[in-house]
Amino acid sequence: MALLPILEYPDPRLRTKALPVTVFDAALKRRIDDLFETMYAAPGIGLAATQVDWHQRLLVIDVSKDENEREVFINPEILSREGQAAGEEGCLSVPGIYDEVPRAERVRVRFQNADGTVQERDVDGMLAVCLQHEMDHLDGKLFVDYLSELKRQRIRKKLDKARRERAGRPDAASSRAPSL
Ligand code: GNR
Ligand code: NI
Repeated sequence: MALLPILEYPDPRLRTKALPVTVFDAALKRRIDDLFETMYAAPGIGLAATQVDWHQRLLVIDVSKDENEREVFINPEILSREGQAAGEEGCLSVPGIYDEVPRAERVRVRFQNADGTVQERDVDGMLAVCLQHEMDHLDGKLFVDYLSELKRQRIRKKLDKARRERAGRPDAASSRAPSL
């Protein structure tokens, strides 16, 4: 298993439109395990392959309290939407930022599982919100795209500042006495 680096806004690779998964083999199952490991470590309740610079239509979700309800959606398509649910969303690719996004309350989704079997499910609640958020990633869309340009500008500045501070304040490993 491997922990994968998560791309951060405004990285242009987050705008890539992912291609359908066509091969359902052991390598795919290993990638799914890596996505779960990366998501749990973050920690997050969902992760799209796009976020780890893998541009295939695959996402993982676990909205349970005990991290024991793994959900894998491959080549997902929303067949129908019902109701409205606007809740605060966050994103591992936009760290520390939370805002309201309009979503459908319930969706019917057709997808493939890790073996390639086609399934259909009705989902609601947090699972439905998270699924819509992750499916946006596969099309290169981020939750900040639903906000105003002014808010996005503020978010870019805040993330830039956070990154500069991280770079200017080295961690213990990189500030150790040089060996010369
Ligand atoms: O961990 C996450 N939490 C979350 C909360 C509200 C709505 C969506 C999400 S998904 C997010 C992880 C993530 O960035 N997935 O792409
Ligand atoms: Ni996200």
